[in-house]
Order: sequence, then C-alpha cells, then structure tokens
Amino acid sequence: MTSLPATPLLDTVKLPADLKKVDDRDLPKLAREVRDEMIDAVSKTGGHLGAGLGVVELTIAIHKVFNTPDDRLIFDVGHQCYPHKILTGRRDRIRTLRQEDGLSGFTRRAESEYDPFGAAHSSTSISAGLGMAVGSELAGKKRNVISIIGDGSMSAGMAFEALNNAGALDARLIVILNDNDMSIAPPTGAMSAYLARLASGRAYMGVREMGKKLTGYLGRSVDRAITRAVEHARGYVTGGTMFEELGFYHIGPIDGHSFDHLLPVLRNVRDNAHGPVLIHVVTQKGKGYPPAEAAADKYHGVNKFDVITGAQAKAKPNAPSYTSVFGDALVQEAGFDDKIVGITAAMPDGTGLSKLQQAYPSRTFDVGIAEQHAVTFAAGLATEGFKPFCAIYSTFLQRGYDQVVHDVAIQGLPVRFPIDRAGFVGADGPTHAGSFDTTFLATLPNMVVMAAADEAELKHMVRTAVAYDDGPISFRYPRGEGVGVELPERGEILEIGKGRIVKEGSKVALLSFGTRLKDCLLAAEDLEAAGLSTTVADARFAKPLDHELIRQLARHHEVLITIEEGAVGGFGSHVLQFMSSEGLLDHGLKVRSMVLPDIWMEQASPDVMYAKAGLDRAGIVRTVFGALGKTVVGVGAAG
Ligand SMILES: Cc1ncc(C[n+]2csc(CCOP(=O)(O)OP(=O)(O)O)c2C)c(N)n1
Repeated sequence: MTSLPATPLLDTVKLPADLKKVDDRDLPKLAREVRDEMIDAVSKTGGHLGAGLGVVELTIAIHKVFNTPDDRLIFDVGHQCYPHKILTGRRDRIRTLRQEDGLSGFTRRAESEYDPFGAAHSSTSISAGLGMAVGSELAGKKRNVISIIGDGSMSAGMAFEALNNAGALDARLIVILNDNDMSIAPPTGAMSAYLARLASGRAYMGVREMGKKLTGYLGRSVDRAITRAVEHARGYVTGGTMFEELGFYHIGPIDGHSFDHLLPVLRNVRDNAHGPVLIHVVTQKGKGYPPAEAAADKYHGVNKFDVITGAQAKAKPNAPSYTSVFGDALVQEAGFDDKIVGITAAMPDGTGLSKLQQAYPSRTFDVGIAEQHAVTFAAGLATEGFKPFCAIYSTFLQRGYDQVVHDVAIQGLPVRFPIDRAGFVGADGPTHAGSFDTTFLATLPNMVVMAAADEAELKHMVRTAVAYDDGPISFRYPRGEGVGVELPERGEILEIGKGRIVKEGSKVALLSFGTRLKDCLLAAEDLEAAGLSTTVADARFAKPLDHELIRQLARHHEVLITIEEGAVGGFGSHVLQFMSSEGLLDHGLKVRSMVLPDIWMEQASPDVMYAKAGLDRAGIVRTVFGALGKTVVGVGAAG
C-alpha cells in the first residue's frame, strides 16, 4: 500500500485566494505537492494523467497572477484540468474523478464557478474566450480572459477561425499555447512542424531587442525579471510569426515549468496588454512522473495504476475489443484491395487505424484534430476511385456533419464511416457518448447505415463496406470488448438492407439495432420463462430498412419492440415511420421504441448507465410487460 503524499503547503491552499499568500519562492514546492496529489488520485480513479502533469506550474502561475473566477480561465479539451480542480475547492473530491456522482474528468460549468466553460471536445477555447472577452467589454466589465490551448488542438479549423476573428476584433484576450509537442499520438501536420521550429529557437531575438519590443508594446519599461526569464528561455521570437500576422502580440517560447519565466510574463501581460496576446509556453507532457515522461502517449489516459512501478491495471479481456477487430479486419481487406485507404483525425490508436498505419503507412492518413477536413479529404479521395475508411468516433463525427451531408452524401461519394464509441462510454460521460450518429446519418438520403450486433458482425460490415461502392456507408460499434463470439476467417458481404432473425417465436418480437442484441436474447429467456414466445431479430440496417422483415414481425406478433443505443430519431423512429405509412400500426399491434432517455446521461459504469436508461435485460422485459398491460413479478433475472 502506498501512503498518501505529504502536502503541508497544499493543505493551506483551498482556493486561488489562498495561493495569493504563498511566496513566489515556495511555488515549486507547491507544484510538487499538487503533482503528488494528482498522481495519487489518478492512480486510484484512472483518467487523464499526462496532460495535467504538464500544466501544473502553468495552472498555479495563472491562479497566482490572475483573479479567477472573475478573470476567466478556459481550458481547451479540459482533460488537463485536474490540477486546476485541486486548486479551486475540489481537492476533497478529487478521488471521485470520473466516478458515478463524482467530479467530471473535464471542466464543467455546473461543477464550479472556476469552470466558466465546459469542454471535452477540442479546439473551442479561443472562440469561447473571445466571446467572453467581447461580452465583458460590451457589458463594461474589465476582466482578463485566458484561453489555454494545446499544440494538438491548435491544428483544428475552429482554432484558426477564432484566431482570425480575434485578431480582427482586437479584443483583450490572452491565448496560452501549451506546446508539449504531443497530441494523444505524436502530432502531425505543417502547423506542428512550424511550432517545433519556433520552439527550437532558430529565430530568437537578443535580450535587448526583445526588451525594446516588449516596451514598445506594453508601454512600460520591462520588468527585470522578464529579462532574466527570457535569458533562460533563450530569447523571444523575432517578429513576423504567423500569430503576429494574424494580429496577436506573440510572446515566447518560454519554459512552462519555470515560475521565473511564467510569473513575470503573466504579470506584465495582465497589467499592460491591450489587444490579443498569444503566449507560447513549452511544457512536457507527463512532467514529474518518470513513467509518463517516458511514454507520453501511453500515459495520456490511464487505467488505475501502481504509483511506484507505473504499471497500469489491466482487466483480463474476455474477447477482443471492437476497435481491434475493426483494425484487423481493415488490414485484412486492405491486403485484397489496394484502393482501401484509412483516415483518422488524431486518433490512430483509439480508432484502431494504427494497425493499418503499420501495415500500409502510405495508405493511412492522420490529419490531426480536424474531423471536418477528414471527411471532405475522404470525399476527395473517393472521387479519385479510392475506398476511404474515415474512422471517427461517434461523438467527434458530430463536428464533421455538414461535410458528411454536403461533401459526401449529396454527391453520392462512397466514403466509408467506421463509427467507434457508439453508445455509452462510461467514465468520459455525456460529452463523449455516441448518442446521435444513427439519428443524424439515417436521415440523409442515399446513406447506408449499419450497426454491428457483435464482433463477427463487425467483420462482415467491414467487408460489406469495402464491397459497397454506390454511395456513403457507415457502421457503428461500441467502446470496449466484444461479446466473445467466434470470428470468421474473413467477413462476409451482407446484403444491403437485410436483417436477420436470430431466434423465432410467436407473440413478442424484439427488433434490435446494434449490440443491445445480447440483452434482447437474455430478455427473451425471461419472457419465454413467463410463457411469452419471443422472436429476436437483428436489423443490421437502419437504412435502408428491411421492410419485409418489419412487415413479417408486425403481422405475426402481438408486441413489437425496437431497441437501440441511440437517441430518439434513429432506428426506431424510421421503423415507426415506415409502419405508419404502411398502415401496420392500424390493427392493434402493440409497438414500443426503446431509445436513450432524453437526458444528458452522467458518467458511471456502462452497466449502471444501461440500467438507468432501461436498455438492459430487465428494462426490455419491463417494456414488453408494460405493452401487454402486465407488471413484472418473479421473472428470472428481470425482477
Ligand atoms: C474534436 C475532438 N477530436 C478529438 C478529440 C480527442 N482528443 C482528446 S485530447 C486530444 C489531444 C489533444 O492534444 P493537445 O491539444 O496538444 O493537448 P495535450 O493532451 O497534449 O495537452 C485528442 C485528439 C477531442 N477531444 N476532440
């Protein structure tokens, strides 16, 4: 057992106001204590480790210099905010991070007045900060607004749109570019190379020159401490950087782990800046914890781990994950068809596309955090006869929706969309849940929309998507491991728009779309035990619907239940629409459509989330009984 870290100084700092009383010279000690506290907490909860460790000094320096929460501090993505939570009144709950009823793993307005903006998806902080800065000015309030954004998140279009607007508005906004030269994976792209060139110090100006420049801009003589900081940081960048051309005053790079560098620069900007300022801060992801320093990608997000060895707890998998089944199936198919190419938006490991990257590097593209671009880039590849697999999590595909509509679907281009993390994701909570993809995709004309019921089905769907060249096609599958079915040597090509009957019965029909099939089969056992003969069908397609299957189920059963792990407006809605147009609802059939509840479901373990949503075995049985006007008593596991 490891004992809790000794934190005498941190014990005196409950809120940023307490930080004001700490001597500058004691801040490195406080940073060590915050780090220890964070490592200890995350070792027990799991969560995002590397990013937070990298901004400990930066977070302390900002709260020391600025007057939060009246000054607004906005973290991009929010996964690096654990030190901020420790310093803003949430230390006593830090070991509830990402647990049911615990602290969110991201910033959240509802959680604290120190979180002025909620995040989890990247590259929003400059836009939100600019809105706050302009809003404050309009309201006649003088306050500082500080947006922290990582070098990975800076690669997204939204960040550039905001920089462009901020430069033109000349608003008083402080952007801190936290450059640790890492996204989750190593960053890609010309922007990343540009930042690396800036940080490598090829274009630094001398201390005196810098002094003149700062004096000119800030209108005061430059603090001696700044001069010292700059000496340490090897000087300030010469004029003419991209950020300056966009209208920002650009300071840096400075060492983001040195209070001697951070404090004087932040104080000067606080006291003297007028228009938009960009401070380029260089940090190390995982700083202060050797295992995380040595492998920034593996310690970006972690399971519970042993603090001494760094070894992460690994649950023994019962089956391969959907992600790895997808990755392997795509590599296999790519071996048969050299037109297959893969696209990821900064998530090669998360999407399983790293397997294709390894096998076929020239056919795999990591475009950075740029989902919109990823989709249209895939569309362009499709026009040249390629078979792009544009692999994006359900939640992040939301950002590329107009591109799916306008650049892919309207033009009928055969882009394949493997959609991972479809449905609940557990500890990451509502920002990461894959709730809407079926709804927003199945409503598009000529889109084919599939959901895999298990990992063998996923393999079939990869092959089906390779073979289907008539337009866009998507297939969704959840986070986590499969159900343990045997995998075929190679996937089969499914007939487009055809579902399958998995179990035949006569009174109740359960029509499942996706991996809730497993619970449908379990619920069927309970229903049979209660004397209700039950059919279970796997729809496979939300679009095109299997009309024949629906007619058959509707005509030969008393109850028909659709079930999916998605929001209203998805599969079930399409089934109901079809049934109403065919008059299948006119003859006393009892129909229920089971979807995600119309709430933002909070983080918890997936099983708890399914139970709360009523989308588990017991919930299905309850729904059937409800449709029949009965209450559930003494029915197997459902009671
Ligand atoms: C729109 C969007 N796409 C993808 C992600 C997944 N994601 C979370 S953090 C991250 C890397 C962020 O890198 P950076 O901004 O450099 O921050 P760091 O983790 O290095 O501190 C990615 C790709 C996301 N949160 N949002």
